[in-house]
Amino acid sequence: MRTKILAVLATGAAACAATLPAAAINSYNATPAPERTEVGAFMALWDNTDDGVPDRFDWVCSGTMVDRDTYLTAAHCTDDWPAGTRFYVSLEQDVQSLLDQAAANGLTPAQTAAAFVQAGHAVEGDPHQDPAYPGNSADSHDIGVIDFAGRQTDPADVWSFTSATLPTAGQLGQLGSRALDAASWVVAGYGTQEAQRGPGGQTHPGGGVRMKAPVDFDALNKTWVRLAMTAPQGNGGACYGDSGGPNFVTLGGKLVLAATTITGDTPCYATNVTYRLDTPSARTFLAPYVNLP
Ligand SMILES: [Ca+2]
Ligand SMILES: [Ca+2]
Ligand SMILES: [Ca+2]
Repeated sequence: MRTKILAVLATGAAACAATLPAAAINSYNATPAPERTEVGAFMALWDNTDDGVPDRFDWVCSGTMVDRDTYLTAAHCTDDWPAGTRFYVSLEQDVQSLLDQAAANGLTPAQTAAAFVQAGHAVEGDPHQDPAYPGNSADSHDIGVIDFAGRQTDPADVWSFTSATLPTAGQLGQLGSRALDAASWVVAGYGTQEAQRGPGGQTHPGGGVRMKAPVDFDALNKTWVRLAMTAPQGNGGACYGDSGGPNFVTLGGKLVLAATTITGDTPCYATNVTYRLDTPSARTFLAPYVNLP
């Protein structure tokens, strides 16, 4: 099991992104999600070489706007960055093409980040993570936000979107497994495709484009929802870079942001393990940032 952040295999993914058509989520049963305007790419500008000069500006995770100035993601996306890293959200549909254009124009990573902000392709914010992260296997506390409350510009100044609806306290548990299994589920994000075997080993091409795929309810645990992403059953799935992104369930005809993508099987073929948002842990963390239902 590995968390679905992109940085863990950033070099291979970047090399692939230059040569293969961009696509995100897994390749099977997935479709673009331009209508999911509240779902955005988690971007970072960081220094790999400890010389104070940033070496990368890229999308690394996914997340969802839960009000005009708060973007919900995973704690492991905000954790353990080099000193001086800067954090951004982009609600653009195709972030990778914008990055490719900047690279073709010869911009440095820092210039690219500045150009993204200036052109309204990204907004800089402030990361926060649950102080109890990484917790334990029953409750990882793997929840975080990029918040814009202290910034001049927030995403609602730049893009038009309707914030996601969070669940009420204990809502998934009250519904129970039978109702959750009967409901339809969809995962969204900007992550890579499932593993492909090549001469150099496994790669995960694609990513940087907002995509969605159906997933199927498997099990409800204390803080996890386990979702099946098996292709023969018509499911798609999440992979690296989809961490922090939304898993929606349709309840009463309305999309509810039930859980965020955290981890799964290493090649991204079987299971999406997602962090519940109706639990006391998640709600305690989120309460200072967003009015909870
Ligand atoms: Ca550097
Ligand atoms: Ca099922
Ligand atoms: Ca807020």
